[in-house]
Amino acid sequence: MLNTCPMVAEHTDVRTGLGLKEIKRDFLDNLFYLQARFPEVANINDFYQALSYTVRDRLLEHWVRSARMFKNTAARTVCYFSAEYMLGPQLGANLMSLGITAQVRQAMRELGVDYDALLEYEPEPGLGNGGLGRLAACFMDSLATLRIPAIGYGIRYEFGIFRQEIHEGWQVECSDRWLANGNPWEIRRPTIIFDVNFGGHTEHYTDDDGRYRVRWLPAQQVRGVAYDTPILGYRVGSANLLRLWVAEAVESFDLAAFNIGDYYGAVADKISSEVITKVLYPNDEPAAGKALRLSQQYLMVSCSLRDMIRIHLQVPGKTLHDLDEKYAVQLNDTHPALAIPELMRILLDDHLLPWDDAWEITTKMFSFTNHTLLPEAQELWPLPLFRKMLPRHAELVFEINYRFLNDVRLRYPSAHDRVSHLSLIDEYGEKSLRMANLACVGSHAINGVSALHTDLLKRSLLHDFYDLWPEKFSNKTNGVTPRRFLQLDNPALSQLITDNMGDEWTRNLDELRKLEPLATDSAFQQEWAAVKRNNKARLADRVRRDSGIILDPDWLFDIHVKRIHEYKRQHLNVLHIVSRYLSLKQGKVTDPVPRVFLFGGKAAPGYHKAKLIIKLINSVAEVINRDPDVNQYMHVAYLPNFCVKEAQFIYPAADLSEQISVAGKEASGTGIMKLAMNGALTIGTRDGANLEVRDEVGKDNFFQFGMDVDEVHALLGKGYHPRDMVELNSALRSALDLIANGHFSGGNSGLFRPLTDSLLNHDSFMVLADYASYIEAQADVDKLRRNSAEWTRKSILNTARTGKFSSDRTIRDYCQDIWQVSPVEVGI
Ligand code: 26Q
Repeated sequence: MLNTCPMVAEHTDVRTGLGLKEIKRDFLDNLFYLQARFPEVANINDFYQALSYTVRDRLLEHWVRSARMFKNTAARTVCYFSAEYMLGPQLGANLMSLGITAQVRQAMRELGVDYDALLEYEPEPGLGNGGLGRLAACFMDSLATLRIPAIGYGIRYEFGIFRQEIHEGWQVECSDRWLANGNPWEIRRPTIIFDVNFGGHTEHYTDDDGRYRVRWLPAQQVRGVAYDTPILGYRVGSANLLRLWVAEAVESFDLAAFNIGDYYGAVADKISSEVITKVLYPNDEPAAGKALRLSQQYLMVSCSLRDMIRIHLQVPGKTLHDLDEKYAVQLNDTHPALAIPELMRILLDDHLLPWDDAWEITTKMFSFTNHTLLPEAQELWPLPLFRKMLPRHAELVFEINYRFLNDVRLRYPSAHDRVSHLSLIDEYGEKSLRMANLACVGSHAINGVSALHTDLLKRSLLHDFYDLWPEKFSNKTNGVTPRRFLQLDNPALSQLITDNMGDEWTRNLDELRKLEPLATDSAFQQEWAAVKRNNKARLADRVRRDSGIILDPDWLFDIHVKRIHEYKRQHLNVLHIVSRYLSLKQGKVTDPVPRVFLFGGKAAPGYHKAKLIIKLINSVAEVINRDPDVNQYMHVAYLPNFCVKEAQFIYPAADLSEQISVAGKEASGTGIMKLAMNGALTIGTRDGANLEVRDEVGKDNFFQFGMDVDEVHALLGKGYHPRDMVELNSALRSALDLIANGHFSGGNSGLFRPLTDSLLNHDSFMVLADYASYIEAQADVDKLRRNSAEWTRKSILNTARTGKFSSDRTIRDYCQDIWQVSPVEVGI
């Protein structure tokens, strides 16, 4: 009906038209009406905002149409619950999905606006720590592209992951003010609000109809307000919704307090409410004692579930009994697992469903993904804290546990140990709630994120649950979106691929296999190598601009980018670098292959050893880069503030991808996939998804080294003595001695001792045990590099064989095996 109104139709043209004229007109309109600027005085932020709104105008149409479609369809909707989303910059990605990058570039050129400068200017929403948050963003991209109705629910942190600066080799954390200049991609929904209870106590009573009831009398209420961001599918004319919650005060001023003159007391409540979604927690902090983190989680799940119920009940004839038919909820790790008792509370207390009905709906709706085996990373909430903040949920968790353990005892009448392992409550020391156990009990499906990880979950962390419910377990190997990580980040390689085989690969990554015959074509090899060289030059320019280090794009680019963690073993890489340095210094190498060692990644602010590893890398870099005996053959550089935006210059420039975690610790790893797609060869252990990448690309096209999981366990079983490794290997001893004795720290032999001592005395991540094998694999890298045609052939094959690692495949697997959902046609 709206379209028949002539005024609206005319208006719509400027705001939705894809021609140059309409884009330019809308851009100038937005500059004027939204920024109140004319071009002569506009600054880069004005231009960025105006352009983003111009793009948003064009995507809203898709978004609103999809929303209407999803509302009217009976199709099941996926709700992805995640405390983290690492979306990355939106402008370029949205233009690519709409297919209007060329027009927009041209329009900007004609208006004299530097489009690339706007891309560079755009801040990114870094609402995550690393892999888990980025996976959620890749999944949102694939869900939209596959036309699966989906809502991503999460938290809109005012401060995302900190910005990393490097000062004198040390990491310095700066606050991430990503919202400071406004966020054109989100829409605040002041009417989509939920008041969330905290604290207080419960009362059990019998109501007028003689029913047993529980009411929760909270001590505090906080309001969750929805902020929506559209997630466009790639060239499908539809979009999904990312709905993030912000905490606000229920009343901005506590009037009672105000009236008795306590003005500051009144404002304090506003502040204590709003603090809840202020900042993303780093992933090193033990959950225990972090009341704020618990309130973040509860705010998110309570608002999200109540929002889903609100949407569901809008459809005439729908009741809560069909809730699980309408929605499949995926819990991204245990962070949103409070959703299980919260849904029970809503169904039992607010809607008076019987326990068994409520429990059936709950378990049919939820499924759970585990992302880590590390014992220290399992979420545990101390019961006193939990009970104080969520008294009703504490009762429900006990009831769930009571019923669950009764079933367990019936099945295993005399297995006391088993019962205590399965219990939702950890009774050792301070009693605490085991979130992973809660997630397993409340879900009908449980998955790991790589074949090896799922296998290890079954064998160790969740063994007792696997024994109980083998049918609940499955593997869903992670994937990454090729739209961002190949097409957007590496336009030159994408163009080369498309020129040779068309662009079907952008929708179906398995099509890349068609590159295989070209791998031995020497003309194609040359073009491939030229693209790689240009990408390396592009990265080298940024490094020179940021740190003054000059890199030669003809050298091998060896890249190690990911969060800094001992299990990921950046220090193993350093030991190789130091050994190489020593060999060169001692004149032992006759024909060195020149190499650039690049590192990037953030260390959790409280993780001192990880921060010391950053300092070590920078200290080694300083000595090597200025030593004329070696600096014609090797350089080392730290790329500060590794994030989705920086990554776009890094992945396409990699020759070699370092994936060297100790076997059994990296659940999956997704960086390996992004790098291999961009034609990097991997040097990697038999850990996480590395094994699957090796199997896909072929073991001849992959540098594998180190112990496998069984060897790691065997060595631990017989007693691992890291000093034995040093006894056996003089190169290793020399490298460690050089670091320990202050060669890289201006003679300060104390600086790196915490690292070298921990390697020599414990070496919990078996760095020294894998050293010799790593050095051998690195020698193989050098050997292959001397044959550049062979290297390029393998590089092409790596890209060609990464089809499996598209997150489209992962999402299809979830749809089929767990969510039971199928695509809904919206139509362009
Ligand atoms: C927990 C409690 C309190 C505060 C923070 C946290 C917290 C936050 C984030 C714990 C863990 C995380 C993130 C974990 C993560 O990113 N895991 C990675 O997930 C990837 C996607 O599945 C895998 O590829 C990686 O192997 C895994 O390390």
